[in-house]
Amino acid sequence: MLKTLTCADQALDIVTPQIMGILNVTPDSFSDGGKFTQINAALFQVEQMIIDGAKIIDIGGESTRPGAKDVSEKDEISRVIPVLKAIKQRFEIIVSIDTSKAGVMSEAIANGAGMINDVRALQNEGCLAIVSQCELPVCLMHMQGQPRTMQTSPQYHNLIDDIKTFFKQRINQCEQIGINKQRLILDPGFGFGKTLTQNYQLLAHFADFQCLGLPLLAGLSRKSMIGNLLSRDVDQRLAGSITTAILAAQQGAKIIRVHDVKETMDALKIIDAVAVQA
Ligand code: 7PJ
Repeated sequence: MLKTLTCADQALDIVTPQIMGILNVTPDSFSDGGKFTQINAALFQVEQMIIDGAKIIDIGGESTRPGAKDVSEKDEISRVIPVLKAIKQRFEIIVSIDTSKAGVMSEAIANGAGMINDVRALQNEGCLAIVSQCELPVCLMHMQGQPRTMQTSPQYHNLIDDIKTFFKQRINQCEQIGINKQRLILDPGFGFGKTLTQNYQLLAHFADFQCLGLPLLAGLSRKSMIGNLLSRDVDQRLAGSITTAILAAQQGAKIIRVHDVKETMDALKIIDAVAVQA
């Protein structure tokens, strides 16, 4: 199994699980006047996540929450790229771009991104081609349907097998266009076209995806599968989020995508201290 990912100018050690800190660049953040203040707020949050132990900062300019509206490529670029540039100017950190648009990927690659994170697994027009022209690691996530409607009535023949089949097809597509398998990261996509039961089934069987031989990423932080099970609003999901992060890490997740970096890091350190004694 791969021990390091080469993320542009930086190496990411994936022998033990690493934390990807989420930086949301919200829709109205960059409307002219507020630009400077908003970038500073983002930088402040990034600095704290780095201090707390994040090894990757994931920037997203498109909301993929259930029911979210589409964002144009132009708008997404103007939200995400100034923040990426500002982060790369000030910090030595791997920046991942959470996008499904070829134009955003291309701008991000040109401006120092260290990883591409695509919830649509490079299925949108032009994405495979853009990624084949760089050397960055790419996270391929599984989603059934599209964000606007994906939670309506997700259906699987066999949840785990169907997702594995999807991954195999996407890996093949990538390899055919010249994207080396060694660059790929897989994520079963918690909350993306899965019922509450299916999301817990996925977490119970997360380790099954290890058979594909690629690093796994898990994104569970503050998601509805936690809120709906516990009847907790989004700001009350910390304990649930840490528990799911631990369960994913113990089943081989190498990258854990979270909002609460400090608290998740504490949990991972405890797991690691136990693991070295086992
Ligand atoms: C995920 C993501 C995830 C990956 C989002 C949210 C929704 N990328 N982007 N995996 N989720 N790879 O954070 O609630 O689970 S946006």
